[in-house]
Amino acid sequence: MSQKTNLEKKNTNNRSIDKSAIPLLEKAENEGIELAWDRLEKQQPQCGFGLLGVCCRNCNMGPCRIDPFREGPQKGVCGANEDTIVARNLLRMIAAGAAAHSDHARDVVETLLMTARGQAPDYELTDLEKLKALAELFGIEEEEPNKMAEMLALKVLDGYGTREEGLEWLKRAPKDRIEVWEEAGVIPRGVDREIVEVMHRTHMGVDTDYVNLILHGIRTALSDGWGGSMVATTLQDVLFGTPKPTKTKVNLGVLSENEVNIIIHGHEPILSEKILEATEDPELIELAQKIGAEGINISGMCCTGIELLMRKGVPMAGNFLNQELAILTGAVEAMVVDVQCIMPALTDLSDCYHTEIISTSPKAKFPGATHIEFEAEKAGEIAKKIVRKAIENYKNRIPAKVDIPDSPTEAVVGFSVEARVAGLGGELDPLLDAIKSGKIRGVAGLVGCNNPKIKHDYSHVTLTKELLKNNVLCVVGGCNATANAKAGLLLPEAAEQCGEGLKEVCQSLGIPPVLHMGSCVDNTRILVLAAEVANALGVDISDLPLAGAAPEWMSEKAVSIGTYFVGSGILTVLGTVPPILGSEKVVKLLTEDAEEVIGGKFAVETDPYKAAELMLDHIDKKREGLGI
Ligand code: BF8
Ligand code: SF4
Repeated sequence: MSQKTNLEKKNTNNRSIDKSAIPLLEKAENEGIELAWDRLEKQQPQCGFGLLGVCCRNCNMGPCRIDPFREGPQKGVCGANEDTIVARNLLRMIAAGAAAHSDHARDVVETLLMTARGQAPDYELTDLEKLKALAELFGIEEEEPNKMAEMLALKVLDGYGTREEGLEWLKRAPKDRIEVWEEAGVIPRGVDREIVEVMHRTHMGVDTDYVNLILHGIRTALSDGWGGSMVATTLQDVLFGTPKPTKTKVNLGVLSENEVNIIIHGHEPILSEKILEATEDPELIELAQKIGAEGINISGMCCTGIELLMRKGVPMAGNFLNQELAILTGAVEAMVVDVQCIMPALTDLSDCYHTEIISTSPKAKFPGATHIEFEAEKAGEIAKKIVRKAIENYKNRIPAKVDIPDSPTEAVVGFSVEARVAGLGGELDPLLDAIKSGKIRGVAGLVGCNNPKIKHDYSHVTLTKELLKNNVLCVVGGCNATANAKAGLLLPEAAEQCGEGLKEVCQSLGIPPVLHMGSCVDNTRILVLAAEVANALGVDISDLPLAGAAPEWMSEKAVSIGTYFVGSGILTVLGTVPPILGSEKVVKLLTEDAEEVIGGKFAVETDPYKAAELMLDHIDKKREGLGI
C-alpha cells in the first residue's frame, strides 16, 4: 500500500469532533492510510508568499513575488505592487467560484430546456407554481407549462451572456439595495460577462487600481449570488420540487452493514435524483438480493447529497472531510461523483478498499476512476447502469475490513424560503414580530466548507451554539449545515440549547433553531429571505440584524459566496484567513471601507467565540439602527 505515512502517532481526536469520524481516523492511523490532515502536515510550512497573496504568475516575465518584510523586491517585473497583485489574485478566486456555481446552473437550465422540449423524457416539471412565478419575473406571457419553461430557459440562458443591463433576478432585491449597487457601479450583468471581464482585467497590464479591481470582484460575485447560483436553486426546484421539512439521518453511521452502499458525491442533482430513482427500481433491488445483499442503500456526501436530503430526505453520510473516511468504512460499493469538492485522493484511497469511484461528468474525470458519462437524454438508463455496477461490486466487499460507526444522528431538514414561511403560518409576520420583540435577537447565515486547518466541524458547531445561546436564529447551508446536523442541532429539541427567547419561539412553532436551507448554491435562499424581510420592513438588507459566517471555508466558491453576502450588505466573518494579508490597503478596503460603499464588509476571526461576539455586536448595532 503506497499510502503509508512516515508521521508519528497523532492524536486523531484533535482532527474532528464528528463522533462518526473519530473511529475511522483511528483506523486510518492504525493502517497507515494518508488523509487530508496528513497531507496538510506534509505541506508545512506552507508558502508564505502564497498565504499572503503576494505571488503573481499572470505572465511569463514572472513568477514575481513581493517581499512582505520590505527587504526584497516591492514590485513585479511589470511594476505591479502588492495591492494590485493581491487584488488580482482575489478576483481570480471569485471568478473561479462564480464560474463553478454558474456552470453547474447552466447544466440545470439546459436540462430544463430539454425537458420542456420533450428531449429529456426522464425529467418533468415538478413545481409548476414556482415555474409560473419565475415566468412572471421574466415577463413571460404564456400559459402552457412546457412552452413557459422553454421560454424561461431561453431567457435565463440569454442572461448568462454579454448583455449590458442588470439581471431580471435583481427585481427581487430591495429598492435601496439596487440604488447602492448603482451608486457603486456594481449592478451585475450576465455572469459569463463578469467572469470574462475578471480574466481580462487581471491579465498583465490591464487593471492596476486595487479599488477598481475589488469593485469588479463584488460585481462578479453578485452576478453569481443574484444570477448563477440563484438560477441553480430555483430551476432545480422547478425540476425536482421545492424542499419541505422532512426528518432524516446523518453521519457515516447511515451506511448499511447488509446492503449495497452507494454514496453520491459532488453537486448536481440532475444525476443524483436519477440514481435515487434507480436504487428504488424493483429489478435492481432483486438483483442486489440475488447476490446476497438485503437491498440498496443510498446516502449523500457534500452538496449533491444535500440536494437529495432536502427534497427526498435521503440520509447524509457527511461533509467535505468525511469523503475519505467513507471509503475507510470498507462498506461503500460505489462513490458516484459529478463535479466540485471531490478530492483527487479518492481514487488512490479506493485502491486500498473495494470502493469503485464512478465519475460521470465530461468536465471532471479522475485517473483511476471508472467513467460512465451522464447524458440527460438517457438519464434513467445511465443511472441504472451505475447502480448495477455498484451491486456487482458487493461481492468484492471484505467483511473483515468493514467498520461502520454506530448511531447516526437525526435531523429535520428542508427549510426552503417557502417552507420557512409556511412553518411560520404562511407569512413573515411571526418572524418579524419575534425579531422586533427581541425574542429573536437576529439571524445568522452560516455556510461554507471544512478545512483541515481547523478541527473538523469544531468552528461550525461552536459558533452555532454560541449564537443560539444568544437568541440568534441560524439559517445554514452546505458543509456547515451538515456539521450542525451531525451535532444534533437540526432538531426541534435543540431549542433547549438556546436562549430563552429563541427557545420559546422554536418551541411554539415546533421548528429547530438551526434551519437547513440547502446546498451551497442554495445560499441564495438566504438572499431571498433577507430581501423579503427587508422589503416587508421597507429597509435595505444592510439595515437588518443579520450577519454571515464561513467558519471553516476552503473553496473558491466560498470566496464568491462571502463576497456576494458582503456585496448584498451583510457582515461576513471568515474563520480561515484569506490570502490577502500581503496588502494592507486591500485588507482595509474589505474589512473597513467596504461598509461605507456597499453596506457590508468582511471580518476575519479564527476563534469561533470571538466570531460570535463580532456577529452579536453587529446585530445589536443594526437593531439600534432600526430602533428595536
Ligand atoms: O459547494 S461547502 S466543501 S461541498 S464548496 Fe464544497 Fe465547501 Fe462543502 Fe458544496 Ni460548498
Ligand atoms: Fe510579474 Fe507583472 Fe507578470 Fe505578474 S504580471 S508575473 S507581477 S511581471
